[in-house]
Amino acid sequence: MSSQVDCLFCKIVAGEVPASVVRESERTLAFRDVSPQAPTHVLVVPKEHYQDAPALAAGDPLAMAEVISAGAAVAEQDGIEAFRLVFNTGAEAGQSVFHAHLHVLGGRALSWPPG
Ligand code: DGP
Repeated sequence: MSSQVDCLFCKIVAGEVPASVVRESERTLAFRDVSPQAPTHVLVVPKEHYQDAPALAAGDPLAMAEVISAGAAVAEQDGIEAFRLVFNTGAEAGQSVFHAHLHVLGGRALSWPPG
């Protein structure tokens, strides 16, 4: 499995950094965001390292599909019917961890457009 030495989410996948894991599959891991912005705020990551969502979609479309399915499953697990799935892509768009991750946000009213 490809992973990067200095990648925080690779370390979470490897169990080297603790996280509150809510779901796991062969290709994905879902864990609660350390700084939640909503009652449900879960990050779903591919276990393999890709720097962002487009790289994941190009490199492993099946894993991308699993990440999105896992996001919906997390919302169902948390009992929320309306939720937002977000891939921040690039620093200017708010990406701070350069290992592809899907934010699953819900459990409160979410405004649009985002800031
Ligand atoms: P983004 O800004 O889109 O790259 O999202 C990165 C998210 O990662 C951000 O919402 C905070 C979260 N995060 C940062 N460090 C940790 C950590 O050590 N553990 C967990 N569970 N989440 C983290």
